[in-house]
Amino acid sequence: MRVLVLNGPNLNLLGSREPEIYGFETLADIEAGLRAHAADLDIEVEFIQSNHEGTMIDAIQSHRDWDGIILNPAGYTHTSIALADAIAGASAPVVEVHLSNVHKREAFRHHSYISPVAWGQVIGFGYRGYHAALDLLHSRYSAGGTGTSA
Ligand code: CA2
Repeated sequence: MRVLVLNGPNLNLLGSREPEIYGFETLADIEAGLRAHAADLDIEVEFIQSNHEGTMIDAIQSHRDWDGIILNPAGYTHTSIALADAIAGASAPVVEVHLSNVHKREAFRHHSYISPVAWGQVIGFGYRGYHAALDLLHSRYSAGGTGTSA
């Protein structure tokens, strides 16, 4: 089983500011924890972080037939039709992850262009959301590639 973990703009700065919103973990900390979890489940993981929409679209396209994508689109969540189109063209189930509970925050963070094309969302549980997403993709894969919804 192969899973891409794709993080969007500014998430390379995690741990440096606003820990009350995003937690104290750096992206490298999150990656290390998730790699250990993935190894336990015998999952191959690849991590990509980009501050560029086109690079993220290229990453989704080149992993479109993988067994899952864990995606934190960061600010592009609320703006990017192009990212949503790339996901719609992928067979990989996408779990949209947000560290913070976007629904408790500014109104502009309440809408996601990604959620209609994602398999599901994990929102507001900090770095643990990535682990939950990995478990959910693993269950889906073990069940033969289907989840509770299409
Ligand atoms: O809660 C999340 O995971 C978000 O995707 C994070 C995005 C935000 O635009 C979304 O609405 C929700 C922002 C990521 C920026 O992260 C930083 C962390 C530390 C310092 C600077 C930026």
